[in-house]
Amino acid sequence: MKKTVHAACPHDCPDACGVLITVEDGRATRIQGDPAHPVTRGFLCAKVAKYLDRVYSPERVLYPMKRVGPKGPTSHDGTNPASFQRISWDEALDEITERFRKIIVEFGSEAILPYSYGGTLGVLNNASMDRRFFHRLGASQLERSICSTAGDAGLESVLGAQIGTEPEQFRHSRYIIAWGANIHGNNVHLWPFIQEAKRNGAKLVVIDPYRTRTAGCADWYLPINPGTDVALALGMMHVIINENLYDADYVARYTLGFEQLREKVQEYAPEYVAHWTGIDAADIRKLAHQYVTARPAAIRVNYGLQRCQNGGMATRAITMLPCITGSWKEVGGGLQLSISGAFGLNKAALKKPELMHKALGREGRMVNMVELGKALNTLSGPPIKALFVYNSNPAAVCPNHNEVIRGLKRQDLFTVVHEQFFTDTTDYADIVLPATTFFEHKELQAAYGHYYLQMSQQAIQPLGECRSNVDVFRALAEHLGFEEDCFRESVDEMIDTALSSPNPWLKGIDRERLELEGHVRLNFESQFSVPGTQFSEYFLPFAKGNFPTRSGKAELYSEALKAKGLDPVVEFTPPSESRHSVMAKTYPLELLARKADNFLNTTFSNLPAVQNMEESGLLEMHPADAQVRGITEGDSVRVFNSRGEIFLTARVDGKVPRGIVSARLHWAKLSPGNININVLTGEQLSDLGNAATFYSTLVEVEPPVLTARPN
Ligand SMILES: Nc1nc2c(c(=O)[nH]1)N[C@H]1C(S)=C(S)[C@@H](COP(=O)(O)OP(=O)(O)OC[C@H]3O[C@@H](n4cnc5c(=O)[nH]c(N)nc54)[C@H](O)[C@@H]3O)O[C@H]1N2
Ligand SMILES: Nc1nc2c(c(=O)[nH]1)N[C@H]1C(S)=C(S)[C@@H](COP(=O)(O)OP(=O)(O)OC[C@H]3O[C@@H](n4cnc5c(=O)[nH]c(N)nc54)[C@H](O)[C@@H]3O)O[C@H]1N2
Ligand code: SF4
Ligand SMILES: [Mo]
Repeated sequence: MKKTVHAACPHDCPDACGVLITVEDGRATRIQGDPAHPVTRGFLCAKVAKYLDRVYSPERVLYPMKRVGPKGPTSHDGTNPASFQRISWDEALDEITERFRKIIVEFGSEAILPYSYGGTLGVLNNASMDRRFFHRLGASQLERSICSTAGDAGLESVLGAQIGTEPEQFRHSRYIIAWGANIHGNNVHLWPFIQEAKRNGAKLVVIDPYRTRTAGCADWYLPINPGTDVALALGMMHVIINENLYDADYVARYTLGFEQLREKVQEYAPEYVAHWTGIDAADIRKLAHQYVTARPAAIRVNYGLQRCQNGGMATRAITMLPCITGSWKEVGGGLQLSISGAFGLNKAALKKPELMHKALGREGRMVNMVELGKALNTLSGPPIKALFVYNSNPAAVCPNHNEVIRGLKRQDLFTVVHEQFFTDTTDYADIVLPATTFFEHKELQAAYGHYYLQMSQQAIQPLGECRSNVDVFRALAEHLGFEEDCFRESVDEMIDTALSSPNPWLKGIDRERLELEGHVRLNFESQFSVPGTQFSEYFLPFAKGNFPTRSGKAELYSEALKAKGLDPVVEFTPPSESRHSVMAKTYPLELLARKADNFLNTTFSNLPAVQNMEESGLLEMHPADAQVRGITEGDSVRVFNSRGEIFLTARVDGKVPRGIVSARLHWAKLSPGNININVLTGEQLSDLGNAATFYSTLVEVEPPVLTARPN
């Protein structure tokens, strides 16, 4: 009995690959990229290529568990049986509902906080039954801002939506800027299109403080000081506008506020910008000239640069570039950040926020997920008495790790974690529930890096007693006696609900078609492509304006920003933790608390096959910074600031410029002291979108003679 099942990778990655799973006698035996998917093109990233190891790992959580030992890390290998005892699903659901009922009576329903993020981006298992459940319960709401909300707000402030250049068009670009975008590591399916463009003579420019593999492949690599991209984009626009290199016709027809922008850029002469960015004035001019003349020019801006305190304004400023050069008119032009806004699924019907009004008579309290430490320790209003974690590993991914752990250790906090593995967060759970992987449930999959909707079929039966997120919250609703019909919807009914949307680009796409075809391109109307040409298949959302903003134009001037007390055009404010700030006197080094190229945030970091590809526990330094501190390659160094300290192994490898150090994210319990790089990152929020600012962090580093490393 052998079959091949079409699925879609649901991990938090722009590529959302089409996947083919071979199943023999009920067991998955092979995984491969779908050769028919126009962006996946038959290959998977190295980590998901090893997915059978993950699905069938002996360290999977397979049964509901109840805590019997003290809270805290007990094991470095991902298994944690000593602290837990197996229980039945009924016992687990009874315990959870009983504790929730008591908490609601004593503290009110907002004392319960859901905590979820990107474990799966599957449409249903990311946000549907869970939201219905917590809305109906009247729980606190979670502001999901740990990743992208600064950039999304910046992008939307100009364009009105998260839409942009599709990956397939990059093959026609003549000039590509990878701006804060680690393409080889985080978005590898864009790379073949860039290679194709390069073979046709395109130039690749990389703007990144860290010399990534992508930077190593660039025709021109521009290391930039972290948190200064706003200034660079304004400097480029200074040149483009003052030298009349902009597209006057496009600007006049389709943009709003150009004269205010012209005025604003006068403050940002290349010489001034050079001081902040560390990029020569001559290079800033050259970049601006090349960007307008080597056409079509596409910008792949990714989320890296918006993890700075001014990340919203940075994304806003960069997004203005194709709007003033008219590059949106050209196949292979424009810009891509997230393009998820085109899917327009019926999310309101999936999440049912009206249930919250029914429960509370108002909106539930909002808690920012970046501030989990604060929320658990010092929140005013009803205290958080129960935390329900799914799709996330906050004990590793949250900033200000020490404060998060202090909160998670609270004896009076009832914590439920629905997980596939015994992560850093399950170490603090009272109840652990076993979660299916995407092999084990059916899903609808959208994307944030291409325009194909996919059906992800269930390939195998759930392992052990694993349940999907949808099934868990359906069961909890039933246990609490929630009577609304929406809690009884089946997976297929919910997929139909998601697709029942007025979005014209979903026309003709239904469940049956997705089941038959696996992936379906969004149905863009011909007015957006270039009919009758070789490019007729492409989507040019803004070739003729059509910006879904209030004004219908690209907003270089924004009344909405003005109403928030922000600069309505755009403004550069250096981050409060950067080389120019007061704090730099004590902590002079800018830390890039980066992602690992071979893990996905902390997912995969416990799998031996993937660990072999990634060296963990390193602090990358510039030789000059190492030398003045008496540090040499391989030393165990203490990296610290006012929030915490961590011991890492110095790697003096030229990947970072002087003044910057870099380290990577993984499970905390894989390191001595059970900590990771987030002991050093802070809870301060970005300028737009209330987002995390992982890349605006100052630290100091001490050589080994001054300190002893703990065991
Ligand atoms: N292999 C792998 N793939 C992933 C992930 C992963 O962890 N591993 N994570 C997934 C997730 S959740 C996301 S959000 C995406 C994110 O993918 P990206 O948006 O590519 O995000 P980052 O890796 O955070 O940052 C990209 C680059 O920005 C650089 N950078 C940092 N600060 C600045 C700055 O101030 N200016 C500029 N110009 N560049 C800066 C970093 O050095 C980094 O090389 O990737 C997804 N894909
Ligand atoms: N220092 C530093 N910190 C960062 C970042 C950084 O670059 N540097 N990146 C930030 C970013 S961009 C992001 S997006 C966040 C990511 O934060 P998270 O979304 O919390 O990321 P992961 O560490 O991948 O944890 C996801 C967990 O969900 C589980 N999971 C997977 N599928 C399912 C499922 O179907 N059901 C359930 N119940 N669980 C499932 C996985 O096993 C995994 O443990 O981290 C942020 N933290
Ligand atoms: S993590 Fe990204 S690149 Fe890897 S298989 Fe999934 S979608 Fe594709
Ligand atoms: Mo992210």
